Amino acid sequence: MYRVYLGLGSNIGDKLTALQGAVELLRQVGRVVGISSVYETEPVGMDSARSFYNMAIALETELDPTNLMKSLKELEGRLGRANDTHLKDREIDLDILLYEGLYYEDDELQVPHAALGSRLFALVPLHEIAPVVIHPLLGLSVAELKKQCSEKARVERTSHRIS
Ligand code: PH2
Ligand code: MG
Ligand code: MG
Repeated sequence: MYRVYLGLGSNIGDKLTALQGAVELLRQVGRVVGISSVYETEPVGMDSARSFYNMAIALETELDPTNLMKSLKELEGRLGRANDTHLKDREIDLDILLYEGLYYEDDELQVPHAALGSRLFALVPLHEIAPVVIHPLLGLSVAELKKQCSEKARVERTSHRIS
């Protein structure tokens, strides 16, 4: 059994409904054991004026990184993601941020997420549910990564709750 941390994001359509739908479908992939607040965040590295809702969840699953990624792509499709293009507006984006204690890399997938340390929109929600979890390559906790992060785009906690 693995404990995995996922980053969820949406910046078009009914963003909150997309996040809630994602969490419901993820319950079929594993046991959801942690859910962060929903944050409104400024787009980073993409040319868009549409703010995101971002959040993080902790999931216990038997799936290895490759098979979990396959499931996440399938769920993105079921949740109405129209394109799979990196850095374009999207109805839903489900990313593997971290597998506790595990490093994995192939041509298509890297775990922990390659950009985790430079994205406050991922680190702030992750910090809420996993401050002391260690990045297995960098040897730093999520709290330390967040403190060191030099990317400072706006990340604001909302009062929305996903269950
Ligand atoms: N995802 C990206 C690129 N930029 N910016 C924010 N604020 N939130 C995201 O989820 C996001 C992004 C690539 O997946
Ligand atoms: Mg992403
Ligand atoms: Mg993605």
